[in-house]
Amino acid sequence: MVFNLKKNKTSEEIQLDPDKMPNHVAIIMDGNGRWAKKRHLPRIAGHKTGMDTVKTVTMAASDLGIKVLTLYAFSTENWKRPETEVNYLMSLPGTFFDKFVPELIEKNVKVNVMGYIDQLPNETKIAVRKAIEDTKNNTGMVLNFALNYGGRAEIVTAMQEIAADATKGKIDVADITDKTIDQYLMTANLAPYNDPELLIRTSGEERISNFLLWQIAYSELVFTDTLWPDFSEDALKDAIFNYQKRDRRFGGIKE
Ligand code: V07
Repeated sequence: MVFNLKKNKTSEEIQLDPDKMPNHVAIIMDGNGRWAKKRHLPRIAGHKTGMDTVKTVTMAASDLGIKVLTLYAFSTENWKRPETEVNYLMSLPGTFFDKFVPELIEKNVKVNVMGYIDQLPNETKIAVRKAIEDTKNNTGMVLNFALNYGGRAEIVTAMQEIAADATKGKIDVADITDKTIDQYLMTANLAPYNDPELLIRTSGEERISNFLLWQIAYSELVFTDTLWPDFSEDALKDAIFNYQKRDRRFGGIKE
């Protein structure tokens, strides 16, 4: 086997195995600020272009037959950023709705949002609810935004709810298993695709940063230096190719 060592492979060079596609792909969309800085643009220009990438990658993932695409849009820690940046980020679900939801409906994509939605500004909440409502009858890929989401907070909330239900006698402590915990996490409604087989982080950082914690127990992690606004259909295919190579290697041991 000759490996292609060129940094950017083209579509034609990436031969994906349709029988080994990941069902659930999760992405930490990092590098928007750095992309803008390189161009002497304000950080929000990076977020704006980053949103166009969300659309490109959503369409590509849907075409590849992926069942769930989870995107980390805003973390519970992102409130610490400058107010103007936070305000701009909070306007993006509304822009996204106006610009992209008609095309998502055409593509049969269903929007889901996980996170502490109640804490968002009113206009953001309205845009999020509209995106969910207008795509609720779609039966294709689920585009799952993590918005005001944190992995540890999610686990804390789930534990509180499990303890409350145990106190009420709704569940027996002795019956709590990993399946119980799956059912109380924010990914419960993605079943049977709760857990991503593949987690991608762009922009060269190699950390999880409080994204999905429980759900990535067995995920393949792919880190790429590409900044999120530069991420593309080919970059997604390359990450999946990388995933499939690893999967094959482990399969080979059993053969
Ligand atoms: C955000 C664009 C992508 C790059 C990373 C950060 C900035 C899409 C949404 C969104 C969220 C919920 C929803 C519809 C769209 C979004 C935020 C930031 C806060 F129902 N992109 N995007 N939300 N970015």
